[in-house]
Amino acid sequence: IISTTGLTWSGAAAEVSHKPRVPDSNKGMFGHVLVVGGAKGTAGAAAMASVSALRAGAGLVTAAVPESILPTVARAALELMTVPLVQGKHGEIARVNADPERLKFLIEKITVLAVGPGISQHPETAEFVIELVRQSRLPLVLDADALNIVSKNPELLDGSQRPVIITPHPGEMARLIGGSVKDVQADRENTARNFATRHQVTVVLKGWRTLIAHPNGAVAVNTTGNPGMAKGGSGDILTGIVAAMVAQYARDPAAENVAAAVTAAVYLHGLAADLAVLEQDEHTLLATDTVSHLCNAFRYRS
Ligand code: NPW
Ligand code: AMP
Ligand code: MG
Repeated sequence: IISTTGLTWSGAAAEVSHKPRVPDSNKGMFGHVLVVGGAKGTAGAAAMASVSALRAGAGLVTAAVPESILPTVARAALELMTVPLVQGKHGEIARVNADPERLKFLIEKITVLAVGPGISQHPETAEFVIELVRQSRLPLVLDADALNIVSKNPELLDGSQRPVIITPHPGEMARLIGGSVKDVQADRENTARNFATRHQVTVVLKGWRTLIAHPNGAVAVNTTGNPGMAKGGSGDILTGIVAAMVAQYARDPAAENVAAAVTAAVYLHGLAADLAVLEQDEHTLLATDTVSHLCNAFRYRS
């Protein structure tokens, strides 16, 4: 599998991660990521996505989560800002959050939206996500349950004049194409490419040797990462890193900027895990250990 974008993985990462910030940098230059995530029982997914967006360099990160889990999410990092969302009976994000005034307040001053980690598949939440996607024009990272919502409403992806990056694992990809995990894994390259070109989105098909399929049909295979990452939380962390890289390096959303930001994010996530596993072990590695090693991944020169 070859990259026809002209980007190599380490090249894309080097281009963005080794570039020093200008001395008079301010946080406004590095974007404001809004993570919409969480439900009762999955506060961790929203927290991990948010903290990794901070660690990956976003200027500001706000987590919008159901009100009952907000204290837990806020405790994950003092640097995080939070917005409480009205929740339904089961601790899920309620439909009412999509009221025009609330939605306007939620997304004003945001650079990139990251939607999905731990949000559940509750129908009320699905209605909220559908409105959020329809009413916003911001670059969008969709993961986890947001992808399950897209599977049932595929038209959501079409015709949006902004970068859309989806980060399915094979189970989520199978739901997106209405097939089985076996179908996806039998031809990962074409599965990812066909979806990317058809819907004009960037597909990050996760797993051993994660693929990135670009809207122009180019596909690249990542060489970092290890089986220690096959543990809850890894994908939630990738979502935060992708959103932060897009917020910093694709402010001009030209296709090549989006490609470089996403490529670097996937590469650095796997590299951080490869460095973390040297201190841990494939059994004991936690997804959050990867976040602790992101600094070494950013500094790494191949
Ligand atoms: P199988 O079993 O092989 O048929 P789901 P989830 C498949 C949140 N989390 N290769 C596999 O299918 C997430 O953000 C919260 C092959 C597997 O059983 C989501 O919102 C956490 N198959 C929500 O939970 C930490 C693969 O997909 C199925 C595959 C549900 O997310 C955990 C599972 O997929 C979690 O991140 C592969 N490489 N990878 C927290 N601390 O708050 C996956 N599959 O049913 O979409 O469930 O991914 O656990
Ligand atoms: P998720 O299933 O959403 O938590 O995402 C899992 C994350 O861990 C993705 O970034 C995968 O690429 C990564 N991952 C899972 N298993 C492996 C593996 N065997 N080798 C490399 N990366 C993996
Ligand atoms: Mg996941």
